[in-house]
Amino acid sequence: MEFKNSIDGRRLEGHVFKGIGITSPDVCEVNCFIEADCMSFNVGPLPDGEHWCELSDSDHVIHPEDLVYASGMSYNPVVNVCSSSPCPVNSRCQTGFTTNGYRCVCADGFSGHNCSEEFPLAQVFPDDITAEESSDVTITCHVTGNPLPEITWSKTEGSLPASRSVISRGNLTILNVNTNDSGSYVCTATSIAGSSSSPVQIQIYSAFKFITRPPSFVLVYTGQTLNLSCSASSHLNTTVMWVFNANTPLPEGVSTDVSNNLIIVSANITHGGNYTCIAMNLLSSLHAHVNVHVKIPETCSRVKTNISDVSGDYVIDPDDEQGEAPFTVYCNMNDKGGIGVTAVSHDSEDRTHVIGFNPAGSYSRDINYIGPSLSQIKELIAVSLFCQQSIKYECKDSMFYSHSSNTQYAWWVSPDGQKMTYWSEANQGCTCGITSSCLDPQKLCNCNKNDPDWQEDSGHLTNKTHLPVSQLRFGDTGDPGEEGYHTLGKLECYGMN
Ligand SMILES: [Ca+2]
Ligand SMILES: [Ca+2]
Ligand SMILES: [Ca+2]
Repeated sequence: MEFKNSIDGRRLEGHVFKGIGITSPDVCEVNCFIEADCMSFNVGPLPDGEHWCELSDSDHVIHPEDLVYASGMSYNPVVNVCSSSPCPVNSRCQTGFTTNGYRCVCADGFSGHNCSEEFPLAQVFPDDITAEESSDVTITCHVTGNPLPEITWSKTEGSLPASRSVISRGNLTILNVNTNDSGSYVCTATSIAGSSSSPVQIQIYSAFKFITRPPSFVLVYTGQTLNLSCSASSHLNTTVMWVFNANTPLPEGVSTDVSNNLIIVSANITHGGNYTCIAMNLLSSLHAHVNVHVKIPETCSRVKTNISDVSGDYVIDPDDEQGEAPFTVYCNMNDKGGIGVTAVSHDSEDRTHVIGFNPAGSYSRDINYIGPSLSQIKELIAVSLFCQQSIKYECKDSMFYSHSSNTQYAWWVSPDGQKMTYWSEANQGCTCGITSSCLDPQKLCNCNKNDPDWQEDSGHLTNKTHLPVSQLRFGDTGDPGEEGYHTLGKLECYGMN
């Protein structure tokens, strides 16, 4: 460092960065020499014989206007090599130092001979990643610096999954992640100017999947209770909800419980449709669709197995949604071993007196079934495994058939109008004829003995193609002492084809 000649009676003001008391004026020059930024100094006496030394970081060449008169002071500029701006833009010039008489101090973040080297900076985005197993995760690393830094990736603990890691233009992609890929990853930017890194936390959660889910199709009968469960596994908070036909809220009578089960209590036709269980967590959602088909039970046997074991009136629809309309019948849940018997009543179940009709079939009684139409009854018979109707005729000198005159006095009529002349489940004759226990061994029915005492024939008609009985016909009750009583039971069907 060289000093120009001092200028007495002057002072450079406005650029003093340090002031010190000194014993001798020469010491100020030493202080300026020590301070890297010192470009000039002012020195002058203090009243006590000491001297005051002011160091400035500029000089009168740069700021001539700041050189002012100051009695007793002297101004001492350094030979200012920096005034010719020998340093690069990104730097500050300091006089002294080196054989050139100046040095360049690069601005923060820059380095190199020309201060053109920029310190590398790495910044990952985002710096906290949450993903689900089996997905692909990409982390972006932004870097700056001159020359452009090279980017490397590493894992803080363990190593990158080599076969599943792809690094492209500095971005790291990990394919098909699993929970072992969780951890801290570091992006490092390196150049001749240095290196810096930026960490990122990756948390991989196990795949979001249903633990329980409803089947895609459920058949439920009216009056039945349905409970469909739906739950999903996740380490994250999971929300489960149900929607009906893509809408919420759920129809009346349908609800969910605390365990997210969908509950339909006493299903009715309006509850039928598409339900969707939606499970959601922070990362994704799952959908499970179930078509709930609500159906009216075909028979009382169906009611018994699926809905209720309490006897009473129920609506049934033997041929399902098609064909005949549903109808109400009485279900007997105790008869026939509790199989669920569909009973169809009619207007002729009472014991009915027959008297005064002598010619064959001259007594005629139409059977009118209560509730269902004949077509509906036929559908019931078609889907039932068994159907029967009990029939009894109490006779006093009143025959079904006269062997002597070859006359059929009594019969019943099938739905298609056929004349039926049997009174047993064997499709022929009477029950006593089947068991060989008739009063007259030569005859197949007790009544055919034409006995003046009261006798009877009874049995169950079971041939489904002949049921239900549509008409009763009797005769031989016109002569003195001749009469009879008929009793016809309900049509009863049970079991399912
Ligand atoms: Ca129907
Ligand atoms: Ca008779
Ligand atoms: Ca007679």
